[in-house]
Amino acid sequence: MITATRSIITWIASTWLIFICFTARAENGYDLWLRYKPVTEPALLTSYRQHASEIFLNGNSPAITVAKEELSMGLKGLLTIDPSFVNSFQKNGALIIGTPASSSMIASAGLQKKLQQAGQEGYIISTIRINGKTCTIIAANSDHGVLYGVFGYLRLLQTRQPVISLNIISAPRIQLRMLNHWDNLNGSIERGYAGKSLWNWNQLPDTIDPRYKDYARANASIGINGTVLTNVNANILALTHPYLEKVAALANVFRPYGIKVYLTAKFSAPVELGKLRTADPLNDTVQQWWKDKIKEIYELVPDFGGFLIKANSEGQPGPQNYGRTHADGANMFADALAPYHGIVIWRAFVYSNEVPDDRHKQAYNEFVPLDGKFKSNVMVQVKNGAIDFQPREPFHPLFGAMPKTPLMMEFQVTQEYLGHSTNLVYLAPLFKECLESDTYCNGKGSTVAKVLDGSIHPYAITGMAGVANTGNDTDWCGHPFAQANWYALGRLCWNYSLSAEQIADEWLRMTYSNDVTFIKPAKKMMMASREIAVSYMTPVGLHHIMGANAHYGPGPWTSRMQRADWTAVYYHKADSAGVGFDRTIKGSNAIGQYFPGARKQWESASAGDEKYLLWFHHVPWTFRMKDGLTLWNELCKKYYAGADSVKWMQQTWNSLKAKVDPERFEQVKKLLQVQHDEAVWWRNSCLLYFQSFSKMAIPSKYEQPDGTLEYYMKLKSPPPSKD
Ligand code: BDP
Repeated sequence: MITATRSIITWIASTWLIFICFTARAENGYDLWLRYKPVTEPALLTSYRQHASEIFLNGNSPAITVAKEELSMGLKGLLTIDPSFVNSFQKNGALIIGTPASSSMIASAGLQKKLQQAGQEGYIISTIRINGKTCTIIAANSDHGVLYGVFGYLRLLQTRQPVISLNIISAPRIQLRMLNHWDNLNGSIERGYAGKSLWNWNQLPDTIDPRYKDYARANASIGINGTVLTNVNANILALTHPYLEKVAALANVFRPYGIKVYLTAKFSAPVELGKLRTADPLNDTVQQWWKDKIKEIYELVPDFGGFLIKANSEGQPGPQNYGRTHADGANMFADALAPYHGIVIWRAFVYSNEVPDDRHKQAYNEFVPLDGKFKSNVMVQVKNGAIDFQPREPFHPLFGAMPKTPLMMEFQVTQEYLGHSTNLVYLAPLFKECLESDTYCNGKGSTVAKVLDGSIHPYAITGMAGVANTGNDTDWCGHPFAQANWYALGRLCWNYSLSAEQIADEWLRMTYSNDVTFIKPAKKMMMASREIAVSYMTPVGLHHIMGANAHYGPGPWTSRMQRADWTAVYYHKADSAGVGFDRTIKGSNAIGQYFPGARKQWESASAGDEKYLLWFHHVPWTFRMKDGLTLWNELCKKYYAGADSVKWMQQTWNSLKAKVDPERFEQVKKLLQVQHDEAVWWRNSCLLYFQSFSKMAIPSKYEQPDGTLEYYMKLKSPPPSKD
């Protein structure tokens, strides 16, 4: 009898186990950092459960409705409880959520001062006593603030923070926190490496992919409040009525999450779409055409954000086609959008092959004279560096140089120049390096971040954007670790003071595990990854030496293209005398566009910051570096160290096998192997190429390249690895 019972129990247990194994969802990355897996630490679980014993959350606005939904989902997952929403709380440990308008308890809790600091979108999370009971308050001034607060609270649980005595005030430092999608209407994505566009234009507006909502959740969880749906190389079709209806359908999904939609506008639309003879921004009929178009948009999307415009850049039409300035062009849109409180984001990414000046200088030269000429609802969006999203660039000299024009940051989250979706490169260190750079525009301490948030020049609007790395791949970003870059962008838009390390820590905990023996090494790998990529791609200030067109792999030999400023030789200027772009006063004097304090760090080749040596100087191959090596030997050292460090990343990852789910472990493992092959490809190609000028040997202590330069010049992908 006992044996029979035992075998029945064994049978039930094993069937149950099989059931669990089959029903447990494979870790495919879809859930991003919103995984809400059960808390397994007993003491924390008890405490979390106690502190969420009842939930008091009034209201039924769209934002509150999704906040409730998220909270339920989060608590069900994390605490394995069915959260109890109540109308009046009874128990110790209640969660009281809302605004002073929606909750009299919040209104009378003496939180005015803190709420003032939280502003329109921020939130507070505070432990207080009400009616003799300990409660956690999540309060905000707006329903969207409440939603952000809910995500903030869930993050505390996801990252295993204590919740017994909270006193958090969190307010965004930047008003417009945006993603720019370079998505085409045919589903392709310019510089996208994670599948097709998320927007299924063919099926919209009738079919609403559930993924749109998950996209909105992910963005709201990190504070993103704007999304530009279309490519900066714009298609006029997007402005036609059927497409605007599709845009409206997306806007309806995003609205509860506090996300406004924006579109790109092609400057020539009045001609191409409106059949006018001109698109001259000073022409009355053209102005009226845009006013009518904008009216049509607002009828469909009442909270439409505005336009992002690439004009007179890389062949795109613009006001200069009609002898007008960028300000004339931007102001035309600004006037038409103003009645609806829409804004124009005008890109400063302009350079022309016909202008016989260093590309580095051109945006500054064009835009600085226009400072003060833009209408108040225009922002000028500036890439982090003056060339183009390179693995390392000095900050753009426009930051700090336009006191009367709100400048918006444009980072690139998609890894156009950083190994697409095969390289693990955590970008928060790159973003932070730029944000913390000192422009000296108003004396020491005038960082790029302070320019952006309007604390140096009183900008009426502030903004930061990232070119998205999302696509319809199941895991959204192509590489499991690329999700961290989307996450980091949002977190830094919200609070640029967070450290790259803090963000990595949060992301790893939420995306993988709270096991510190996993987090520590994984974080170390993430933190080192950007510098490692710089070392095997573009060390010591080299830049723009990637393969032509696709911008994948090495291509320092690229010399014949449609435009000289798209080649690699334009930038590295290698010859028998040395290498590097002389941007000092003896050369192009791009350095002269920086304020003296900033300039100082780069002015001297021998005393300056070596990270930018070849960005600003052309120096001999025998130039002495601070570590005593010749420049040539330093390049060898960096390229070899870069490639070797990818090996170290592989070892680190392999050591974490037992701590990661098998799906994502294998995927990252394979990708790291590809990354290593690519790093060796970069190293050998670049060193063999530069050696053809330096005529110096690669020190014998290094494993020598296994092919000739000619062999490497023909490759389109990394040669198969030997190990
Ligand atoms: C470059 C990209 C190109 C973009 C352009 C831009 O290679 O595809 O259209 O920037 O930002 O980085 O407009």
